[in-house]
Amino acid sequence: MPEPRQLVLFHIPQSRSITILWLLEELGQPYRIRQLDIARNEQRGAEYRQVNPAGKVPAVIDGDQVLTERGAIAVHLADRYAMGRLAPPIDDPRRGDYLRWMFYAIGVMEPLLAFAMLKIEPDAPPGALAWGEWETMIETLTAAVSKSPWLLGDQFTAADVMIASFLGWGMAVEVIPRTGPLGDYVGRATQRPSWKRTLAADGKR
Ligand SMILES: N[C@@H](CCC(=O)N[C@@H](CS)C(=O)NCC(=O)O)C(=O)O
Repeated sequence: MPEPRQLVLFHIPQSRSITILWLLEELGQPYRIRQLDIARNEQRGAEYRQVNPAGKVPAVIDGDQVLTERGAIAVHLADRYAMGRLAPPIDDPRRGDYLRWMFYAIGVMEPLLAFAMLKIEPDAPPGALAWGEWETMIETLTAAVSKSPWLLGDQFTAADVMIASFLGWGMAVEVIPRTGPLGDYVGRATQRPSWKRTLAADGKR
């Protein structure tokens, strides 16, 4: 019998890799955590850089494949292990929206949230910045979560894991208020049993 594929998450507790930890909990697939010690800068060491030369978590080993970058990891895991459940199939008309939100988190929310958290205002005209303006992001997300429980309607998908965890990060660092449609949406997402399991697994060796 062929060996089952091994899923390993390289993780630092209370870091950006929690998004992928949450997705793994939604998948319901067995996985192992390889926790890196940020106090010893293990993520920057030669051994881990063979997995991710960027020296950043998360990284995922899925059998003989090595995946880095949250967007890529999330698309891969949802397609491989939860197609039709956490990812709309390739021909599904919702697929475009799904991919849009997966990459909106990375391409728009990540830089805007980081700048807001660090209180940095890039000295550049708004049109020169790929992620656009903060107010536009908030309006876009508020509209997206106001019309249905989840981004794609009644079905919770990996795009909700991405967007809700990025919003949750913004709320934790107090740059996004916990009130209104965004707060309600994050509240709904974090009511899921998978989120409770994620918090329990975060930090476990
Ligand atoms: N582009 C990466 C960035 C991930 C990232 O920022 N990881 C942080 C976790 S908070 C990290 O590993 N920081 C440790 C370091 O840079 O030394 C992704 O989206 O997966």
